Amino acid sequence: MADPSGKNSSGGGGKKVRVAFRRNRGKRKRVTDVTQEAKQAEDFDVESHRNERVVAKGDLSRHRTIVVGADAVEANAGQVPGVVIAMRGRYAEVDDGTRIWRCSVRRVLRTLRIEERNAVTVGDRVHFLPEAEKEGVVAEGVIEQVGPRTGVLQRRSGKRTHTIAANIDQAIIVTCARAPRPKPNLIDRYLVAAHAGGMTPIICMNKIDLDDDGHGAGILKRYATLGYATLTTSAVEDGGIEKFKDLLKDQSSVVTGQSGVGKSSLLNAAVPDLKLRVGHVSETLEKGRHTTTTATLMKLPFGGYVVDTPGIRTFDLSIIPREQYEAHFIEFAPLIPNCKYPDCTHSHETECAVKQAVEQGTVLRERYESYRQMYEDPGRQDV
Ligand SMILES: Nc1nc2c(ncn2[C@@H]2O[C@H](COP(=O)(O)OP(=O)(O)OP(=O)(O)O)[C@@H](O)[C@H]2O)c(=O)[nH]1
Ligand SMILES: [Mg+2]
Ligand SMILES: [Zn+2]
Repeated sequence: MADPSGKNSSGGGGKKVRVAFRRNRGKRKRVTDVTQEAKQAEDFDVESHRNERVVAKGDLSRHRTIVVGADAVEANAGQVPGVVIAMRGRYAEVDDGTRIWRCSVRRVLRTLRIEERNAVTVGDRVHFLPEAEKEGVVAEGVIEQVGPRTGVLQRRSGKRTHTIAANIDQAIIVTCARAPRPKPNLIDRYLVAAHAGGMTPIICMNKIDLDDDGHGAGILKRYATLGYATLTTSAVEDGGIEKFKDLLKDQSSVVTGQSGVGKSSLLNAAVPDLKLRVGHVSETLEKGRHTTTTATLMKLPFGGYVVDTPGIRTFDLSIIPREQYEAHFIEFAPLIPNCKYPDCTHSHETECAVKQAVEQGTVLRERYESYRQMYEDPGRQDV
């Protein structure tokens, strides 16, 4: 049987490959020139964005063996392949292409992924064994195997890792101009999580129709200047929806961000047939009410998949070693080799190239403060 973790399996025609993992520390280089990226980002088109993705770290050095290929999981007799589209309590909803099956997860898989909140998650490719109908048995199938994962959105939840979605190409980080006000610290946390999870981040400023003072546009510009793909949208006034659709097309995406920013509204604007439930925002409290309660994977009529997620107020990064955060701040990365101490944390040290850049105004102080905040307190609740 294939190893469900996918690390050592050779079953099912999956190919064993050596893949390069980025080193935590060391010499770093940028993929492209910052100013060139900034120009592209301000007026980015989807094609060039896909060809030239922003990479957080340059050096590739560590290796480990994983299994690639859609059929890396060996299908044993009677097992049916499918994709997990939602988790409902202990059960996974699995789409086999013809219908949705409510499946439980074989205990051995739960034991293997004991450090995870759930052994399987939305986006996982699985093989399940249909169960004969029995009185008192709720599950229609039992998940026997889970395929290897690519891009993941993960955070800490209690003592465990919460994998919100797996096998995702890009994270669309949605924020909005007003109600609720954008929180750049939270955007920075999402960015670190996206880079660490192997996804391409895209930052979307929604409710641009409410941006009368330009505050939202100003924050978005910071990120465009750094080289990130950005876009402005209005789900209620049909602004930027075509571009949003172009971004989603043929990709697997997760839409993430605070509650009430309009994630589900944007998806409804892009695909009216989805008919996702959207909430009300109390203007006075400027807080969303967690209208979406479960992450759900949906197939897009124009190609690709998207996962809508419940809003999260905080993003606990403490599953990522904090020495790695610096590498996910893309404007710090090229400076780090110039810090005097190889293990510089860019806080109390002298002759720190990052701090010097902040003083000179070439690194934004807000971004530096954000880095310091997450380094000091990765699990901070009130970001
Ligand atoms: N003015 C304006 N309101 C919007 C826009 N997009 C969404 N809204 C409103 O914002 C509120 C929240 O939208 P949702 O789509 O439920 O937000 P969400 O991000 O999915 O929230 P959760 O599911 O709780 O995480 C709703 O009342 C929407 O009508 C927009 O572009 N402009
Ligand atoms: Mg929602
Ligand atoms: Zn330094």
